[in-house]
Amino acid sequence: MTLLAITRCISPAMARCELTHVERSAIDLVQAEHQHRQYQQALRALDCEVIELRAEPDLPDSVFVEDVAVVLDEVAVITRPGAESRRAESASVAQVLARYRALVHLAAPATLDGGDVLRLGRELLVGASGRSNAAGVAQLQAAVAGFGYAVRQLPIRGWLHLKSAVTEVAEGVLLVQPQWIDATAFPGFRIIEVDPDEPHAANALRVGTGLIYPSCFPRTLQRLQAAGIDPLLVDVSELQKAEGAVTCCSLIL
Ligand code: CIR
Repeated sequence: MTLLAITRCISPAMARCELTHVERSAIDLVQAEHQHRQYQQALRALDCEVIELRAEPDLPDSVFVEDVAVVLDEVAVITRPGAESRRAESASVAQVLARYRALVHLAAPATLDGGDVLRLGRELLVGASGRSNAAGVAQLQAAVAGFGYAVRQLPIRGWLHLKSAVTEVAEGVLLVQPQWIDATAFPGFRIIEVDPDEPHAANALRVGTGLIYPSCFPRTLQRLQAAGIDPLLVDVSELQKAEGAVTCCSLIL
């Protein structure tokens, strides 16, 4: 089955992106655009039809479309991002999603970033990060409970979003950064820990039965390969300067 991947071109204002844990360094826009195109190619290679929204000149972080929606089979929840500078990103993504899903919009005082929401079967795990608050979790819960999803909040320390600390890399297999999240929170899952020398290596994007993974984590890659997982590698070094990685640049339907 062909999947759909919603993406957005990199904003020419990306140099003004939000930064929380990373020191600001010069982003090479030409290189970032090249890497983004390679990322879109990887999505196509994994059988996605790629929708590309036009670049938003005044929204520096708008390439990171993951944060403005939580897309499930039954409904799409349009979030209210934790960073005020990012709130205007939602409208254009909602417009596209409305073609494919019923929409529910989170409202103030809720804040929630899609990067904090990890779906594991019928459970949505939400990182209690600086971006997602209790009202955001409660409104998400109200939006999805009727479809049989349970919502569970998880403490996260050390980095921006839950999915910086844990992602699913194959059915029942989680890639975890144990310094940022407690792996005992996932009973029944097989856990692969990132290599200690690669603290940012836990973010991988599952697309159907495939996996997209940054090319800059060779040691953790070996651990994935030893588990029989063979990801498609992409260079996202310029996006990492904006605290982005691979899940954040698409919404997969
Ligand atoms: C931000 O701080 O919001 C952006 N500079 C990075 C967002 C990355 N999003 C994600 O990993 N889900």
